[in-house]
Amino acid sequence: MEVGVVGKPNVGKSTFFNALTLLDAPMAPYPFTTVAPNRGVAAVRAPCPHGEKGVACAPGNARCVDGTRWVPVALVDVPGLVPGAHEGKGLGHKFLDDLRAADGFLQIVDLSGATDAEGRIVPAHSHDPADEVAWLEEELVAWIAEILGRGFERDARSVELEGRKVEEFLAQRLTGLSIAPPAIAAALRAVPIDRAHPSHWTDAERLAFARELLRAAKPRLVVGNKCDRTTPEAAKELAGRVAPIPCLATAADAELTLRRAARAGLVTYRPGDAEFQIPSPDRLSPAQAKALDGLTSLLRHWGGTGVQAALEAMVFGRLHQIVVYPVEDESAWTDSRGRVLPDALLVPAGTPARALAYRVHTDLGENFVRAIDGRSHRALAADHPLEPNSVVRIVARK
Ligand SMILES: Nc1nc2c(ncn2[C@@H]2O[C@H](COP(=O)(O)OP(=O)(O)OP(=O)(O)O)[C@@H](O)[C@H]2O)c(=O)[nH]1
Ligand SMILES: [Mg+2]
Repeated sequence: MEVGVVGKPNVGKSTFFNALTLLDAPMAPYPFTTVAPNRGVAAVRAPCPHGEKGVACAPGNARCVDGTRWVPVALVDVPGLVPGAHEGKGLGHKFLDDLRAADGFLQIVDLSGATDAEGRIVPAHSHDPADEVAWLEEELVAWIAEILGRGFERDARSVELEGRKVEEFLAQRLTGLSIAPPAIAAALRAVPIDRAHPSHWTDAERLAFARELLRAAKPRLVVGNKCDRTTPEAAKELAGRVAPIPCLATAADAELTLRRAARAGLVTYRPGDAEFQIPSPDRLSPAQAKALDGLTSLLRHWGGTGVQAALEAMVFGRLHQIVVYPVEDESAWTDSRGRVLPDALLVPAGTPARALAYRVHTDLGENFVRAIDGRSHRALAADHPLEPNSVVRIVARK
């Protein structure tokens, strides 16, 4: 699973990305600072079940801090997109193609309204961030329609001649975009279109279908960044204007400062919290002390920087992921080497037990016999949908 960080230039995408990954992607107050995608690993929080057992866990992939697991999520930050990107404007095509594998998009906008559509600095509040939400959607739709449309008529005719199903034909064309069959089926249901004769589809029909595909396959969340330069009322107003797409306010710059200060031991800060502590104030320079003072009031005013919350709203709220813990011993919750709860995995809500087995190892999936719930010790059939926070043993034929 991968989350894409998208939006027009100079809104703070790379700052947001750096805050979540603690990487060092270049950031600067002008457009097109990013010219190639940055990829990294962020993390979302989940309560660790180790407390229920009264033993410490031994995390392999997702560290545990004070009973909270930090479960990895891939993040990609791409160059800024401008209107006309699907025709190659700005860094258009390249940017879009780097997003093929993304399962959802966090669209960063400038909540302070101080950058125009190309990301140039303009007076604060002179640009409406709802505009870029509207045109970005058009760019994404046009991009999907373009991929869908390459050689469409010719291929559609052969599908009709061979009597193949339209779903299959579309799935094949869309594999590179990581769009799954259920989303294709949902988009087909949403547009009145001649399923039996895809070769008759007009450009407008393909565009309408691409729009529904975007809606069904690539959930979006609007992130009103630079909230430190505006008011909660502005955030509320934007949320009203971009609905039904959810919208959250963030201060990516503040989050990055806090995470870096925490790494350097200057503050005690847990991402997502609305406060932080300064263990040794005498270690701070006057400038650092002043900057941290400003952050205290920002966090109080906004209830946190919103950055961790935005990622989690995407992963849990929009992409409907849950965290599950595969183990080899359903009583001790250990793997073969005796490590307690070694792995925490993100899977889509409703994932059947056998799909988890495949996720752990193809052999486990192929030789699946049953799963065993680590709490109730009941056997779970292959199609049993896993609950959030499940601890599960997979039993497979040797
Ligand atoms: N005030 C304020 N400025 C921010 C915030 N986040 C980022 N910035 C500033 O916005 C400017 C642009 O940040 P970048 O992260 O480079 O933006 P970008 O969207 O990646 O830009 P491109 O790569 O050019 O598309 C930098 O000067 C950042 O310091 C924020 O929360 N508040
Ligand atoms: Mg950037």
